[in-house]
Parts: sequence; C-alpha cells; structure tokens
Amino acid sequence: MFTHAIVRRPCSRLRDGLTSAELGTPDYDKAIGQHDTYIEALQQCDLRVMILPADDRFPDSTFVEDTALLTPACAITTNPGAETRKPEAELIRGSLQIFYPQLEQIEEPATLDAGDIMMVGNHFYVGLSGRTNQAGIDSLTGILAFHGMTVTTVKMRDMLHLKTGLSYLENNNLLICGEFLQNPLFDSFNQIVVPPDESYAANSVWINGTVLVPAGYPKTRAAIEQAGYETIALDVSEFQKIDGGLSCISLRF
Ligand code: CIR
Repeated sequence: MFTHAIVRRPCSRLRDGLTSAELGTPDYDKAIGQHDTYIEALQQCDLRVMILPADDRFPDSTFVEDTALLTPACAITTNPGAETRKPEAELIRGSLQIFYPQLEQIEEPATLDAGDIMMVGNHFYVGLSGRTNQAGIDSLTGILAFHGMTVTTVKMRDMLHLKTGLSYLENNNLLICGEFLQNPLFDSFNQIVVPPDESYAANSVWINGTVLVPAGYPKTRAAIEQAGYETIALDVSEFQKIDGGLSCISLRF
C-alpha cells in the first residue's frame, strides 16, 4: 500500500518540454486543471499529497517520477539522461529528505530515469533505454542489492521509458504492449494486453487497489476492470503532448 505522493505543479514553460509526439503545444491553463484533477484522484486513493511549486527553469519538472526511486527500504535520486532534466534530481532532494533522511544518489557517468523502473515487490525491472545507461543500471543494482532487492535489465528498442509500455498492477497482473509483448521476461505475468491504438494507456497507475487510467482508452479501461480493479479515468492530454504519461506526474510511496 502507498500512503504518500509527491507532485510538482506544471510550470508556465511546459510547452518547452522535451517531446517526440506530434500532438501540438500543451495549453498551460488546461494542464493546470488536469493537474488539479490528478491530485484529487491521488487523494481519493487515500494518499497524502505533497504539492511542490512549479519551477520555470525546468519545463519537464512536473514529471517528478523520473527523478527518484522510492522503496520501503531506501530512496535514490537519479541522474536523468536528458541534459535539460539533470538538475531536477537535486531539485527534489530536499523534499524527499523529509521522508528519507538518508538518500542515495546516481551520479555521472551513470544515467537513470526512474520512468525506466518498474517495481514488482522486492524486484525491479529496469529499461536500458535512450535515457538509462548500463552504468545507471549497475549503480542502481548495487544500491538495491545492499537493501536485499534485485534487478532485471530490460533491453529496449523504441519506447521512451520502460513504463511507457508496461505497468504492474500487483497480483501478478501486468499491463503490456508493443515491443514488450515478445519479450520472454514477461511471460510469467498475467498479461493484460493493450492494443496498439491504445498504447498510451499502457502507462496506467495502480494505487491501493484502484487503477488510474488515461481518459479516452475504453478497451484498456474495460480490460483492467475485467481483471477486477476499480478505475479512475483522467484526462492528461496536455502532458501527453510532451511525452508524459500518468505515472510520470507523481512519485508514490
Ligand atoms: C521527457 O522527455 O523527459 C519528458 N518530456 C517526458 C517524461 C515522461 N516521463 C516518464 O515517462 N516517466
């Protein structure tokens, strides 16, 4: 169970966020409204939400998930792979120290975006991606091993982050799409397959038995409900325009 979440308000330079999507420019006011609703949904799932202020220096800083891995045993700030995002890890450290006085850290030349990390109990799947390098995975593996946790590396082909195409919904249920479908690493999960035309919904978020899903993906939502979960659909269109998914917008612990 999670008890807390951390979010950072979108900044007015959101439109300058990194993106490969061709969905247009995010509307700041609309993003603020969607962020408000996202926070309400986290609260509805019984999380206490720490809301950090916007920081106009960093257009992608609302995607706090990438900056840290928070586990019951330890917390690690990352070294994001994109140059413009690196300072975001330092930016979040002070807030994390309230909950985790002893923070570990990933450092150059290791790079790691926590969007590439999927937690399955004490085991972590980590994507070797355009953002996360082998040194990043090695550093993370060392830190987690010290706390009795293990890592499997997932070589990635096209997706931005591991959790762009995978979401663990607990009870061995895995939302999965695209390049991961053929990967034998995931054969032992109960797979809930996300169809290609709904691939954005593969990034959904389990919180205390409820699954947050992006609005507008009815087949995936129905499949998740079929598997026994309550769902909350959230419109995050303005974040999608800069490659952000539902999970990226919060840290949950
Ligand atoms: C980026 O490219 O870093 C941001 N525009 C989007 C980050 C999305 N984060 C995530 O998938 N964990």
